[in-house]
Amino acid sequence: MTRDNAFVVVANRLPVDRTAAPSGWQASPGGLVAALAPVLRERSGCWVGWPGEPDVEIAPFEFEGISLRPVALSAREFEDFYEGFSNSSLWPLYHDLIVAPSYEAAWWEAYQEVNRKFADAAAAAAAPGATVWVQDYQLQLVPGLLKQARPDVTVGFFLHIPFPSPDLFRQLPWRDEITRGLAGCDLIGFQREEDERNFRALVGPSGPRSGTFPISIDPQAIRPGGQEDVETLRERLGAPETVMLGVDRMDYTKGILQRLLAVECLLEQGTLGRVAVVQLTTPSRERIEHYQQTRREVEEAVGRINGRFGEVGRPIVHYIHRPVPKAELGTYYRAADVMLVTPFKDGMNLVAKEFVSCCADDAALVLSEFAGAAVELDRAHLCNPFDVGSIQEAITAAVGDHRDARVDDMRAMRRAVLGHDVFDWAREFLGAL
Ligand code: GDG
Repeated sequence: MTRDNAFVVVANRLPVDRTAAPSGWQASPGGLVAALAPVLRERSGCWVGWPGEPDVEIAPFEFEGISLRPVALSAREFEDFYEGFSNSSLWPLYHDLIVAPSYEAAWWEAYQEVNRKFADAAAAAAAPGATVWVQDYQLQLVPGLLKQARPDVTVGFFLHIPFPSPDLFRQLPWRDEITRGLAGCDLIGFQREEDERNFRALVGPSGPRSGTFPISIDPQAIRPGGQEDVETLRERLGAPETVMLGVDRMDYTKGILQRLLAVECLLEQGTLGRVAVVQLTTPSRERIEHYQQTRREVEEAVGRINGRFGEVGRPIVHYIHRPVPKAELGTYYRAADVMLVTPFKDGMNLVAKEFVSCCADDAALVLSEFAGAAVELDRAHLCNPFDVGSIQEAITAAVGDHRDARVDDMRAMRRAVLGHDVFDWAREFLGAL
């Protein structure tokens, strides 16, 4: 294999999905791809990742000017590495134990093997002295393995999710191996200063260089819906006084149930007026039991709220459990009066930033203080998602605030988001690297 790439991105997934289209692939939507595609083209780079299908060997190929290098995984590897260690051990641990992590030696074995495959692919692809940028918690051993094989390359790593306090991190049976893996980085980037502090408290001054680089959105990729579409949507919802919106992956970190419980309490008190709640939920990690349970609880609450407070032909909660096309999201964002973003813990939360970039000037954002986005969006109605009363207060304030106050806050937050987009994020990280 030729080593001709001066810049290599390594991520769990390639930025494409299989389709029926003649080329066989379509770009998967996402800010990371948008931000890195120009850099990849300019620096003749390549992207190393899993193509999304188990048990198939796919040769390297070009897609829209970017060279893609698929890493093959068996169904078993995918289960143990991705559903097991990545999403049943690391994900809950790094999100401060919202559910209990499971630690299984077989998953750890698979995590090591798969990280080795990604590191080998990156080592084979990188030109002498290349820059390699490794993404996220699924690949924390890659920097160390890569540095061993290729001391000549510069290795960056960005963690998209929170980094837990050392007290929690020390639970992990393989904590030393993970720390050693990350020690192969020349620079490790975090979403919030708190994440970086947690990491520094763990590794001390001699660990790898680190920095805080809050991720952002590609404003071109998500545009506000047009007036006509917005009006049609509000009509379909029964022309309520207030439209509230939630947009999330179906994940227990996102606090979907808690926001529904807060709405239910307010409906009981009769203080909300005529309200419609739209909850768009993308299916996620559906074979993991905690995710199945989260879905059951959310769906039970939706049914109960509609049963108690809806009318025939006029539910309160309009609930979708399937992906919504990106082009339609801008219409929902634009039509909403109040956006509900209530995660227990979230690295950043791009939905909050997308909403702020698209919404009406007099719309309001209810935002968890535990989302990374709360650092920049501090003029939102901040709430503590562990306290349903706090979510209720934030919703009440968001609905009741004077219009002028809302407009000032929203414009200030929009300036903050548009003034620091995902291109700035990539430039700043790569500049520091
Ligand atoms: C991880 C971290 C961090 C959602 N539903 C649909 C849809 N989406 C899109 C949103 C948004 C993205 O998915 C979700 O991004 P988030 O940032 O909100 O959350 P995670 O998926 O958990 O992402 C997070 C992020 O990485 C980046 O570093 O911010 O903290 O957990 O862009 O618009 N897109 C479409 N249909 C949907 O139904 N097309």
